[in-house]
Amino acid sequence: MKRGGKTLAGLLALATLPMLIGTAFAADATAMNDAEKATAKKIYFERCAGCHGVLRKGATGKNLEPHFTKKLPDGTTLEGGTVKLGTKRLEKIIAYGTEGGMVNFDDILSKDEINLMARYIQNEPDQPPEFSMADMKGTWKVTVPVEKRPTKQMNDFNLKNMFSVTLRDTGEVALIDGDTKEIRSIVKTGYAVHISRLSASGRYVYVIGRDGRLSLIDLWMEKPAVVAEVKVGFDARSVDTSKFEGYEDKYAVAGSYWPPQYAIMDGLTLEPLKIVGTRGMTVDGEYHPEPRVASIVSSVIKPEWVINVKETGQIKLVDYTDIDNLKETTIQSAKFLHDGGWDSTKRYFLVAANASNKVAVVDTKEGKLAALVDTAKKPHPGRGANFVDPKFGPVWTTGHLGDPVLTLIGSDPEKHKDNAWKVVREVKHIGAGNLFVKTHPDSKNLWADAPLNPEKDIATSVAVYDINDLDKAPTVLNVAKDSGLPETKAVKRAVHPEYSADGKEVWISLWGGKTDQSAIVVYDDATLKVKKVITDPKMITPTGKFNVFNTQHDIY
Ligand code: DHE
Repeated sequence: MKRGGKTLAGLLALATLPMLIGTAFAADATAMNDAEKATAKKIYFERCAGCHGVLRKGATGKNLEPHFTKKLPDGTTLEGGTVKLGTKRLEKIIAYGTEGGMVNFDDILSKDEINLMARYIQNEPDQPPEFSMADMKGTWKVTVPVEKRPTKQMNDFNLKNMFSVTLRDTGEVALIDGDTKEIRSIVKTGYAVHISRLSASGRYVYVIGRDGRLSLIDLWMEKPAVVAEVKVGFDARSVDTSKFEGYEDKYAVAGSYWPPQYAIMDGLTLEPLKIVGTRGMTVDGEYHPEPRVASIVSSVIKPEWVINVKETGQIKLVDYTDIDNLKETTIQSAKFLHDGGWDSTKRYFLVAANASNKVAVVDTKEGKLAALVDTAKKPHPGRGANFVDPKFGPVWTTGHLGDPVLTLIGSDPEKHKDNAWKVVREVKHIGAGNLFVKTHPDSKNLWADAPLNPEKDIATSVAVYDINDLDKAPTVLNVAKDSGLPETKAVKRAVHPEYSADGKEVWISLWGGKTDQSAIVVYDDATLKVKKVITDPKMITPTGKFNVFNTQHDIY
């Protein structure tokens, strides 16, 4: 059989040529035995896939397919290759990071592991299996059925000021009482939990692990615990619930990185109801096999979720009023969508297209793209920070992985039309490598971290800006030093400022080594003095913290 002058056998030979070339050369420099491959695969999933993709096509991080990573002995490159990196260069990049935002792994991986990873990524990527509705149903467990759950709050905690804290490397979440600073419960969850989100009622916490395990925690129990669980895929980052009036606590939705899809579940039991694939065309009109689901937010002005598909740059507005006949509005924005948050009116959603150096603004009332704003390198807002700039009016703020600035975008098209969806200010930050910014409606401060900065002093510090005088240099707090904890080999990176419900305290995590006792340092927002260091032998790798009231009401 011939197609376009070539035989099928010829085509097959051509298709397998890169693999054969890969295998031939793997026999020398990059060869791996089965045990090495299994270890490398695990490390890749745990440490690399998030930024570079399972199929290694690149997103926040660069493309890591062999045509890019593999240096051939004769100095040539595989077909389509642009740069030849090779083992030595890759080892350096993995160990020391790059200015483009790649973090250094020399304090996380051993020299042998770094060499292993440098060789692994010169081999062809493995394609993991799919995950069907039957697979998902097979993982679904309700440990406390709805009828056996309390009908009123059975503990005397001030639930509004409870914090759900990710203990990243132990696969747990600590529920910490914001009033007493006591750990009320430590709950086993999925691997390297990513985020916690609240039900509209504020009773349930939804926690998603990187391994796709979604856990539902009931805060009304005497000791809050997991009441239902399900796996939504093999690799996931996002979850939210239905928050529109009449649909409170009815549905949960979780986005998966692998396979690229999102799942809709019953909000109270996590019973799987529907899976929707996100594979398809990018905004450039090219097919992408791995368009991962990045951030998801729930609208309070419509029965809709905003679901951001990373690699394609398509933003889906998903109407959940009829799950069987699901309506999706697809909005073209820019590739590599990542994290984002609402403006203060909760009509506009601003999401970073990080590797495109843009922020996309969606008008959820009109169901349209309001703007694509060019920003400094790799915006990374978390959920951003909303406040009123004395000169430019209401703004939404993002920090950047790749540039030492905070970007303020005008967010009031009604009363400050000229500034709307424009960068009105770039405030100098203490360094690049910022991940999260935060403020509170009752505060005059803007907090920003820089945990991915290669300089230890910067990575362990946060900067506090006066929002009424943004030209003034910020107050820089070295959180690791303020904690009084002993120094360890692993840098204790200061990460993720989070306010208490009353807006008077700011909690910062110290993200240390994977077995080191660490802490959350609580600052008084008015005096910037340490109020409390929350530490405990179980406090290992704390990262994200989610105050119940602020998360429930999208206050940031
Ligand atoms: Fe996150 C939010 C993806 C690495 C801590 N992170 C998000 C969201 C996405 C995402 C898509 C938005 C979820 C939403 O709003 O629905 N994060 C990724 C990655 O792909 C990446 C770059 C690599 C990876 O392998 O996961 C990554 N993230 C990290 C970390 O290394 C952090 C710093 C520590 C950790 O715990 O793993 C981290 N990400 C967070 C936190 C949020 C988050 C704390 C929520 C911020 C908020 O205030 O809402």
